[in-house]
Formats: sequence, structure tokens, C-alpha cells
Amino acid sequence: MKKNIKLNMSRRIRRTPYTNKVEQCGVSDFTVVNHMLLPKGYKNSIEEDYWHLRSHVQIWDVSCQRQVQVSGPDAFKLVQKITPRSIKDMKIGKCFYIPIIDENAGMINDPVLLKLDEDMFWISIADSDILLWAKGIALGSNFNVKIIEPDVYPLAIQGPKAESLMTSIFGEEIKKIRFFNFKIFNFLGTKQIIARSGYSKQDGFEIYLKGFEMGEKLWDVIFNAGKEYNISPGCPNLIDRVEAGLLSYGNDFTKENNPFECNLEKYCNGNSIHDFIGKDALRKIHSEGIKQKIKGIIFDGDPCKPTGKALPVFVNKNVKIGQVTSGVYSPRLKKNVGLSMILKDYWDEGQKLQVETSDGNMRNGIVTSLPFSE
Ligand code: THG
Repeated sequence: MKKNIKLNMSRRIRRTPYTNKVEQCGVSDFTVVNHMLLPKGYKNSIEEDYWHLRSHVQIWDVSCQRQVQVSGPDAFKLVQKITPRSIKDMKIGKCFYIPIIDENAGMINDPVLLKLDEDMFWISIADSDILLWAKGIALGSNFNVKIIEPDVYPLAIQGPKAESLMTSIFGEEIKKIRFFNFKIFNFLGTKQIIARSGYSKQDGFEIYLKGFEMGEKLWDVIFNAGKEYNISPGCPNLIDRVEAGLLSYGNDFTKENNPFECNLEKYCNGNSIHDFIGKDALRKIHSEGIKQKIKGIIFDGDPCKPTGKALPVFVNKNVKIGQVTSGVYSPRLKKNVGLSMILKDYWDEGQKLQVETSDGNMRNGIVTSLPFSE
């Protein structure tokens, strides 16, 4: 791998309301998600960040979790049409993790859905252009809806001290927000949505800041109040994410995969009376059974460095049975851990295998369940 190759910045790669602050905090790398910057690291190693995240509190610029706002008389109909998860009983103030699939039951996103009102939803997307998909479906189905990307920029506050920090700013009401629910809070005279959620295994909140121009104020208020709680700038942590078995669209699965392969069957109500795109395909896959599935893998050897490439997985050193799509050394489990799509004949727990790491070595490993044990 060549070193120090830079990504050329341009206006297509959108900055966030927090990017100036993130730069002042000494960000070292960015990636791009939904055409927007996502910080990938600061001064500390990913291991140091991992231990800090598990002990204290971090502030993450996750503005790239763009919202697709669907409103109007047919908002419910449209949202229900694009996901196999029934939203019939979804209450205002709830968040639902939903698969979005195409006509072949291929995964095209795995967002968090928020119900703001009976006729208003936010789809908080992973890395694919759901705004266009939703607009196309609305046009094709003649739905009476308005679909926009609102002026909203999520900021995540994650870690065991997140609740104390957030309470010190927004008051005791924060403690009443249950996991995957949200409430509305006042911030400098504006109304803001705060959910108990986030892309980590630790407790935490996501502030869906409305109003780009308020970004730096919000960052400063949290950062200053956070000093008492040993706050640090951070970002979704690969070690924590892999241990938690949280999937990353485009990395661990794509539209070539169906929700069952991604362990998302609990979010599919295939037998529900509701109609959705991909229902026939999904039923067919369900009756025929799947051929592969995302499993955990634990493997030996030196700490595995995160690379942009998938690592092939073999049995008997020559039969390929899958590939590790997110792999990293867990300093807590003292083993390399990974997420890997594995063929059916080999996906049982305890299956012995070999992982070929980027140094060309074959490391011994086994299949495990997800999430990785405590
Ligand atoms: N928060 C918000 N939007 C997001 C993400 C987020 N959009 C992109 C991406 N992350 C979507 N992917 C996920 C994956 C997992 C979870 C959330 C978003 C998650 N899952 C829990 C779990 O699997 O344990 C709980 C799911 C549930 O119980 O419903 O948190 O992080 N706003």
C-alpha cells in the first residue's frame, strides 16, 4: 500500500456544521458517507479510543447519517412500502431499525426510522442514496408526499458518562428517554430532537441538530460541559462496532445480500399483511433457505491492522468459504475478531478455518456467534 495519498476535497464532499471544530480538535482522517465527511480518527490510536469510549464519553460528528424526510398524507404508505418491517404499531417518538430492500430483496440500506408525527418520518440513512429511491417510488405510485433532505445534522454523544453529561445540559428529562426513543428538548430557544441511540455498544444519545448555523454552538456547549466527564472527540469505533456485531452497509453487506443473510430476520415481517417492495422475492428466499450468513470470526496471530480490503477465509487452506469484511484486533478479548459472510456448510459455531491476512499469512480461527461475548 502506498502511503500519504490524499483524498482531494471539493464541494461535492460536503462539510458538516461541526467540521471546523473537528479540525480544531486535530482530526487525522476522514471518510466519505452520503457525500459528506465522517471523521475516522484523531490523535489517539483506535485502541486508545476504544478504551476511552468504554470508560468516559465522546462527541462524534455523524452528520453523514443524513435524514430523508417523508411528509404528507401518504407518508406512512410510502415508508411502509420500502421496508419489510411492519410500522403499523410504531408510535410517535419511536426509532425503528429497518431494512430497506429492492425488488429482488437485496439490501439497499439499513437506516434508523424516526416517527415524528402521524404524517412525518425521518429515515436516518446508511451509505446509499435513499432520497432518490424514495422519490422514484413516490412518483411511480402517485403518492401524495413531500420528500426532502432537511437541514439536520446528527451529533452523537456516546459512552457510559453520556447520560450524566447530557443531563447536566438538558436536564433530568434526558434520563427518561428509553433506548430507541426520542424526546424534544430546548436548546438556545430552538426545539431539538434527542434520541437514545448510536452506532456503538455503549450507552449514548444522538442529537438531530436542526439548523446548520447552530452547529458550533452546540459543539462548544457539549465540549465545555464535557470536560468534567473527560470528554474526547471521537468517531464510530471499529473495535467496538465489530464486537457489537453492528453492520456497516457497503462494507459487510450490499444489495447482493438479502436481510436474512445479514441476520436481520427479526426486522422482517414477511407474513404481515402489509405489502412492500421485494415481498415475493423475500418469501421465496425464506422458503428456499439462504446459502450464506454473516457470522463472527475469531482468529490468531499478530494484531490485525484494519485494511480497506476483505480478507479471504478458507477451510483446509484452499476451499474459500467467505471473507472477513470488518476485521480488527480486540485488546479486551486479546484476539483478532471479524465479521464475515460464511457459506452454509461452514457457518456452525466452532467451525475451524483460516484467514489470509494482508501480510499473506494464514491465521487459524473459528466461527462464533454475534455479538462477541463479554
Ligand atoms: N444512528 C442513526 N442513523 C444511522 C446509524 C446510527 N444511520 C446509518 C447507520 N447507523 C445505520 N445502521 C445501524 C445499525 C445498527 C443500529 C443502528 C443503525 C443499532 N442496532 C441495535 C442493535 O443491533 O443492537 C438495536 C436495534 C434495535 O433494537 O432496533 O443501534 O447509528 N441515527
